Amino acid sequence: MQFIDHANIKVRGGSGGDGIVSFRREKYVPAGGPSGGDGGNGGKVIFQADSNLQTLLDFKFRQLIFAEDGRRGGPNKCTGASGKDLILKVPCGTEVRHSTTGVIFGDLTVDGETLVIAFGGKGGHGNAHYLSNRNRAPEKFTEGRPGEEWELNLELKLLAEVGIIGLPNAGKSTLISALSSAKPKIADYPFTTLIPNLGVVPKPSGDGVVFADIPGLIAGAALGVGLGHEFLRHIERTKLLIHLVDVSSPDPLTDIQIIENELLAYGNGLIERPRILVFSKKELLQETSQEEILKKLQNIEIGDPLFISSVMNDGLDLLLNLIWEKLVS
Ligand SMILES: Nc1nc2c(ncn2[C@@H]2O[C@H](COP(=O)(O)OP(=O)(O)OP(=O)(O)O)[C@@H](O)[C@H]2O)c(=O)[nH]1
Ligand SMILES: [Mg+2]
Repeated sequence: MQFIDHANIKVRGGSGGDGIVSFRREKYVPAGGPSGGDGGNGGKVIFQADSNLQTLLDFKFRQLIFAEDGRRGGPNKCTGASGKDLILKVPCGTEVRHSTTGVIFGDLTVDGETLVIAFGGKGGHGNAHYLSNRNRAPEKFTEGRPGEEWELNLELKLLAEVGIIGLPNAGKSTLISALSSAKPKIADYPFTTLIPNLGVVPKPSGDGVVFADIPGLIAGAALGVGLGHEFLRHIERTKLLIHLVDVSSPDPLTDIQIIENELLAYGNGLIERPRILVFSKKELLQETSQEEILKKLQNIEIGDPLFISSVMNDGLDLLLNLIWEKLVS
């Protein structure tokens, strides 16, 4: 599946059908009255969130989207059929913005939630509408109105409560696969993960909490280096971040700083997001070396770090308990 998390599209409600001019013709009625019916209304364009979808891929190939037009009115005061509404399914977490002003029209987060984005035009009036005492045979009619038209920017921001961030190779995907039933690709080279992975981690209460593992960040990601900071949008909605650092790295402190700098550069409040500093691959390091790292860390304010090993299943329960604690507080 190709993962597409933004798209630019143009939508238009259907045009209203025209009213028509017609006169009743009946046997033995010398001058039948006006009988032109009204046009039908144009269909609406409606977004609907669907939890079965995970990508905006469909909109890459479908950028001009029109709802059905209303039909013309008919004789005998028949109103034309209304255009059908067009329902566009989008993944949960899709934000809909006006392209030019950036105004948010809606944010579809709950499965089944709908947003009417473009109303159809009203149908025109047929001449029957203009019958009056003064004018018994009006020839007037009006045309249907055009539907609303909008250029839109769709942006998918995944709905995860916990985000896992870190340098490439830190062990993010290994961690999400140890905690949930997600099966992301894991390998000992950087940039293994190219699109975010979601995993549902069961809480002691039985509910599931969605975790997101995003591609690795590197220095300058905010400026577009590596895979860029593109994917940070998918942790914008998280309540808590797990900042994972490879404990066997030659310089874990610099590693931490690189990620902190990228969070700051990205903006959108990510730098203020509560986070837990977690050292991965614990079994690769002796305890004395762990203590040394802790000593060096005293100078940076980042809270008490944890040491874990996803491979050895060491420290994961402790980490989860801390996560559940932080999520309620
Ligand atoms: N020894 C040890 N190796 C680990 C542990 N966790 C992950 N690894 C290894 O570290 C390498 C990178 O793991 P990934 O989970 O792919 O790392 P990532 O952070 O998702 O990397 P990117 O997707 O490239 O950003 C793999 O070879 C893993 O087997 C661990 O607890 N102990
Ligand atoms: Mg990965």
